[in-house]
Amino acid sequence: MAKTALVTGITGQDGSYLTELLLEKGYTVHGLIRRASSFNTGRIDHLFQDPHEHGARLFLHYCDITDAANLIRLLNEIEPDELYHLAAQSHVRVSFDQPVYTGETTGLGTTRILESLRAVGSAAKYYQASSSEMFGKVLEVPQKETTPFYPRSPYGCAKVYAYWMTVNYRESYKMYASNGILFNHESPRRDARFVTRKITRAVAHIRAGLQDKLYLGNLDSKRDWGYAKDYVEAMWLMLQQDEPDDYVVATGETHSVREFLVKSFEHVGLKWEDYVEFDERYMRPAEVDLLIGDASKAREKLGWQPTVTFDGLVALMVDADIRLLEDQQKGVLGEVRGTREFG
Ligand code: NAP
Ligand code: F7E
Repeated sequence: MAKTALVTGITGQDGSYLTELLLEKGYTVHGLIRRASSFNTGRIDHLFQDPHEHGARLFLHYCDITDAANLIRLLNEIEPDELYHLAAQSHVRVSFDQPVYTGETTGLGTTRILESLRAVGSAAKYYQASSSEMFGKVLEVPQKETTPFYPRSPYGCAKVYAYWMTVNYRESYKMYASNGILFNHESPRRDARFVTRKITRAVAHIRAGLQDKLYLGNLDSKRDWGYAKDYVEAMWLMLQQDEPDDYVVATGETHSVREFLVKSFEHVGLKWEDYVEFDERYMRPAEVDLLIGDASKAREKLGWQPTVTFDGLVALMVDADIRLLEDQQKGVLGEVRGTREFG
């Protein structure tokens, strides 16, 4: 029988790719969205365009993860087979400005969902969006499932709490609850306040003569960057196993922000030094200097592997931003955005 999935954070980068994957696999998908003062479903609007295909199996519900009563009511109504909990205040820099709110959503949001599942007696398999930010000031290189955590931000601390609550509910209540410890993953759908998309979007605008300068913070930090579409497949694979477990998902390569910058500008034949300036505002009170993951367990047990290289990711994102800008200049996007009324 076709399965039903519930996705929190469906309007985000990962939520949109995961929803596409689940719909392609024949799932009925329910997504939680929060009320915003303007449309926030831009990443999933296209899925409603064919109402007889994917659109007929996709349903959206208003629910903030700070609202436990709403969560319990929806779990009773939807009765999901699988629950992918992706909703979070996910920006590390912002978490220093909003540490309490980040704890409420990214940390306690997870407990609210786990406790709601327990309250309704749900047997849904649960996926927790854990993060390489938990490794922070790394105690081992490369980082794997057994590497101790040392978070360096309110976001990292909240994710460590959520990680352990997931393990605790698994052990205490025999719930099927798995942590995906995902390293940075990017795409053309990445919000432009994260460094990769900030760079590729700027490259497209500078190339078109619409922007003079790009202001950035620390260029020396190194990240293990993969492609988001590959990573949502790992999420799904984790919930298809007989037993719940925790998995690192990463490419096994690390590159500095500066390398991402150089490659992005080179891709369109420009020199980054002519455009990039330092801005103190983008520095963090504490930085994560180096992340590089060892995804051997995911490769062996899940049969998962990344398909996009670092160079491929840069090219894919810069090209997509160039196309997006050209479409915006032709006015094409205005017709798509905001066509789906909701509420
Ligand atoms: P994202 O693009 O920032 O999406 C976050 C989602 O959470 C959005 O749908 C957002 O809704 C929703 N959300 C935020 N606060 C909420 C609240 N209070 N109630 C309900 N929904 C709320 O993040 P992402 O990159 O897709 O990442 C997905 C998850 O994986 C997050 O938990 C993130 O922390 C984690 N993660 C990400 C990475 C990465 O590299 N991308 C790596 C490891 C872990 P709006 O659209 O309304 O803002
Ligand atoms: O920063 C440096 C910054 O914000 C990467 C989230 O998805 O991945 C993400 O967190 C690096 C940092 O991502 C700017 O200091 C320089 O060293 O793109 P980011 P992040 O902090 O690694 C993890 C795995 C998550 O779980 C998170 O949810 O880039 N950097 N200049 C800058 N970063 C930003 N945002 N903006 C700059 O101007």
